[in-house]
Amino acid sequence: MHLETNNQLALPVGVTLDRYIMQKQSAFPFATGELSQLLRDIALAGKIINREINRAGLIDISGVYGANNVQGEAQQKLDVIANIRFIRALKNGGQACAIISEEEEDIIYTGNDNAKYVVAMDPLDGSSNIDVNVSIGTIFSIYRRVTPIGTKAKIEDFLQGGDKQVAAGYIIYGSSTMLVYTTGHGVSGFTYEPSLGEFFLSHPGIESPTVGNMYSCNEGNLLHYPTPVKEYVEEARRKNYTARYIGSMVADLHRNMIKGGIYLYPPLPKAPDGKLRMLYECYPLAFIIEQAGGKASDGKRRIMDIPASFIHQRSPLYIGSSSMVDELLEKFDTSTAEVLDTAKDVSSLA
Ligand code: AHM
Ligand code: MG
Repeated sequence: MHLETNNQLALPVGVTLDRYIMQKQSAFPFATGELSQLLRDIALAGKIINREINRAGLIDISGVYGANNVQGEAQQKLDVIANIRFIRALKNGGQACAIISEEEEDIIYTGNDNAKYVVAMDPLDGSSNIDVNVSIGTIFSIYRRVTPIGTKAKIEDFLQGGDKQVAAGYIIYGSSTMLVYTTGHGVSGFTYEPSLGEFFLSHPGIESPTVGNMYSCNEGNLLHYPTPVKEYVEEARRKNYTARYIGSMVADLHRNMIKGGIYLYPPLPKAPDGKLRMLYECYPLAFIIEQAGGKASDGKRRIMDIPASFIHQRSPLYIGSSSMVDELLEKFDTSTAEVLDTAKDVSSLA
């Protein structure tokens, strides 16, 4: 196709992430710009990681690094690299006083004790997909610290609960790289233009369709699912829903946000509390999906309402289009009712 005839290329490239963040900040008269700067630092780290991912096959940096992370899972080299890059960007940026990361056991202090914010992050989620060139993602969640500015951050800065997040987002490294974030006023998505090195607003005001027909879960575990989840999946099959499971939650969620669908990761015998981590996987994605009109639950409680008591806490997660999550929760309600009825029957026999 000739360039002159390609109307797409004639269009203005649009609003950059930096400009968008600046415009949003000026809507808040008392905003100091620190959160805006922090978001820009995260975007910069995302660009650097995007570059590393794109080079991974070329310079043989993919593969297992040899160390295990705090959950005992093999770290991939890119996990380690992403972790280092993010920490460095946040330290240099100066707006975060402390960080927690899926890849590190303890709180990471940035040395910026005068900063207002703490960041919880999964630098590279879906890491088992790195070596096979499948989409992976970064997840982040930002809190305003509750400990006094000028002191060392403490664990309570991170354990405030999902509703206290001031911003959350993800970066998906897919067929294109996108950054999607919320500050509690809807969800905006930006697509990376590698030749210009900029994220451009491509998906303003993302709204997850209320209904969908895609379900994403590891069906290899179906036999071990709790009854309501098993019933839901069996019903989804009967209804001819489409099964789509990438094994990278960011990518599965992103698709569901755009097209409608549900992602399920229930508790399993090998992971009785679920696999996913509350602070840097469940809370931020729950914040985003709710801002997009969807829902996130652990089967009983809204994810954002579940208190966090330690930094690597896990949770079951059911997240996606609101009516699909509601349908699943009905199954949980009915199953609980069945259990209660059985208990009543038993006690009436006593
Ligand atoms: P990770 O943080 O170690 O990458 O684990 C989280 C990932 C999710 O992105 C994905 O949906 C899930 O684990 C896949 O797990 P499984 O292989 O058990 O289906
Ligand atoms: Mg992860």
